[in-house]
Amino acid sequence: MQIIINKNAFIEKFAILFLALNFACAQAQHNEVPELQLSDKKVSNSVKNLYYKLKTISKNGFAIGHQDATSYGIGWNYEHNTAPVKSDVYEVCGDYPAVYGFDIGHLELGNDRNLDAVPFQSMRDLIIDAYKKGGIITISWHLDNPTSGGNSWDKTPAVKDIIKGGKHRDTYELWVSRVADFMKSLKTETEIVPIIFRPFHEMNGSWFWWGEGNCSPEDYKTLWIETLELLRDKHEVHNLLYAYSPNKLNPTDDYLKYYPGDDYVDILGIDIYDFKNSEDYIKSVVNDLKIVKDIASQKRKIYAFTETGLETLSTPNWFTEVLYPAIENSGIAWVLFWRNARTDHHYMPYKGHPSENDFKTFKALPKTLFLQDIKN
Ligand code: BMA
Repeated sequence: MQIIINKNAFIEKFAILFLALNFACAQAQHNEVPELQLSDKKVSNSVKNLYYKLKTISKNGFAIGHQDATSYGIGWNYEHNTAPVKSDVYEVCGDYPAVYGFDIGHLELGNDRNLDAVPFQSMRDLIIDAYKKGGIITISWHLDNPTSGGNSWDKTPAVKDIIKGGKHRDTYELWVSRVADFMKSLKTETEIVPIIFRPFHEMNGSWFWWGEGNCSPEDYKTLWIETLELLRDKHEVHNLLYAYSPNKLNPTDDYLKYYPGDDYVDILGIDIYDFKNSEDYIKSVVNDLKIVKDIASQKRKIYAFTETGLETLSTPNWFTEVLYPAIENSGIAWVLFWRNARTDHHYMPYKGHPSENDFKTFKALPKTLFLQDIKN
């Protein structure tokens, strides 16, 4: 009898162990990408949640993003009209974007406003507000040229001067410390806001001082790695996912030419604009997103369409007939449209613009996800 009891107990224990193992395997499968694969092993829980949220989104469609969505639009500016928070996208289609792009260019200088005159204080408020409402935040950095004092488009070689041993290294470390302070200040009452940080973008183009021809790929990679290490290790910034985003690829371009390595990148992206040539644009989008998808799948990383748009939306039905078919089955987590600065420099419709109806139709399509769609 004793033996039978023991045997039953053994079977019971074995069964429990078996179930526990099964459960653990199921969990592991559910959380496909273990947190260990992120470039920062100490990321906040909010970052981990964002990562899983992006994965889920990419399985259901793609989140719609807008640069400076709530900072200003055509005919309004948040600075002069603080409540309620406005957005041209909301005015046109009745919902806010799911992704909010901001740019911290000139933060490095200690200025109060970014290169497009957005005050950093209102940027901080709008980032926190968007996050609390369920939005996703991505930040780019059009920083000045540390060697010449010119802007991002000043091609004076500078990367060599700011990596370790360079003559402007101290200045650069000061600049990164300002970025760190800003990132760490993005907090709600209970948590730190997770940010997708996308520095030194479009490096395969030659228009930025960190771009093709103005620095070597090796120096670019070193700059990326050292910047990440300063933020992560020296300043203990743990609310960032790092996104690598080259510009549209020319036929012989290697997407990974400037890639600093799997340990330093969390999200793969690409920037492609329609320069009033839909055919060429569609070809590039389909081709390049497939390349990004293949590399991302192999590396088990998320990928996104990190910048796009057609300035002034001069092609009729651009959203539904040009863009949507090109990205519908791409698997991207989000697509970010550039800013609505002026009537001659905008990428989203605004109230009264001829593409309003096309955008409403675009919003109703199955894969386009706005704020209400991704909230939970
Ligand atoms: C560019 C333009 C510029 C702007 C910069 C950073 O593409 O929109 O006017 O200063 O982005 O936002």
